[in-house]
Amino acid sequence: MALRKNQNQLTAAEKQRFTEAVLALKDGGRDGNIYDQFVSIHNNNILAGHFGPAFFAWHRQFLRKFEQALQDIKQDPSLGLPYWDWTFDSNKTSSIWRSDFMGGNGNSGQDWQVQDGPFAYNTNKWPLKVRTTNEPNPYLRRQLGPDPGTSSSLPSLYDRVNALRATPYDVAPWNGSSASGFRSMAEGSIPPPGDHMHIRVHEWVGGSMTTFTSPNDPVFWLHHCFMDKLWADWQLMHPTDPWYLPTSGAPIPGHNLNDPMPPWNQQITPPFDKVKPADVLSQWPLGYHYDSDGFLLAGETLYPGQWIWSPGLGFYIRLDTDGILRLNRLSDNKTMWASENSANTNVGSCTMQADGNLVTYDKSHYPIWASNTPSRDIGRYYLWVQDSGYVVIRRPTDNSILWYRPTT
Ligand code: CU1
Ligand code: CU1
Repeated sequence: MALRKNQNQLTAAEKQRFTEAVLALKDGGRDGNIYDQFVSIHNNNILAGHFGPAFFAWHRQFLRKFEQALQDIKQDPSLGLPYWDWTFDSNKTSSIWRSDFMGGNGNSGQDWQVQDGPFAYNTNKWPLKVRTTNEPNPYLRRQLGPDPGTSSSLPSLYDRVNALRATPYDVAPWNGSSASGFRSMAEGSIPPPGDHMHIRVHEWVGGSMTTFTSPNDPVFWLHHCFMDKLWADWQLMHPTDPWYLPTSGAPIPGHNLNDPMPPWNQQITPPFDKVKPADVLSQWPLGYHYDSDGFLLAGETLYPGQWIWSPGLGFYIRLDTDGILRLNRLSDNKTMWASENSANTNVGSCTMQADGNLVTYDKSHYPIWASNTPSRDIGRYYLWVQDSGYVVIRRPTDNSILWYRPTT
């Protein structure tokens, strides 16, 4: 299983491992320049993968193929794509843009050419080879947008929560003019019907990210990894809604539940095969999962200072740096519940274990608190903060609740 982590939680070694793997694909592994094949696939399948319900399915498949290419070249099946939560790391100065990772903003006096980091043109390691008239030159460009609170800034936590609450998955006419539903609120289209989050992020990064050859900027993968996580979170929040619509009636081939999605419907070179939206509805069989954010799924971990919000943002649970897990109400910051352990500043993490037991550990992995809820239903439970002000350990298949706090 590949673990996809929040990029702001990566160690220096993990950042380096990721950028090295990306550069290795660009160099050309056993099949030549693998990286640029991905850029071409994106540019050649605009209508199959965008402006319609298959947006999430097509990119889920695209990202998984890329992740597998990274794993192959590094001989490491645990290597996961990092995701960029742009509702949190939303400044030009956020660590994602440092030269040890994605590199920074482009130079305004030099056509917004990126000048630092592993993908700067002057390293000679990152020439853009797949280009269009919108991307005439062989160097990566970025024109990072305004900081939070100003117009055309990155989507906010509220935008994200609004999209996560939207149902159904998609609505007729199943294209860029669908006026409601989760998919179009999250993807965005022309004209934008809602929060159009995905497109705003491309526009905020600017430069190469505003073209259909946008995978030329490796931050593409981190942005789309977060979009994929958004779909995964939406699915978890709406277990009884169809996870994909429609089964028929979409105007573009590839956008119905059982349509083969190009290019994976063509027997070009292996490993491509006929893949349908129905094949990629759940992340689990595809071989990856996400770390904590919004929910704590089986196997996921909260680190000190991290929190999980209720969908309506009224409540959050946080692992505080004193080792105590607290459920707080946002309006008056009142603590509704605190874990029963004594303070421990040597706290390491709090994990939703696969067996349904929620356990806080110190840095030596010695347990300092537990919900004491082990179950035989391995991997089925997750931790969720509800708008009613309860934190629960819940099973999505039948909505059963294993544990909840506060108890009064
Ligand atoms: Cu795309
Ligand atoms: Cu995109």
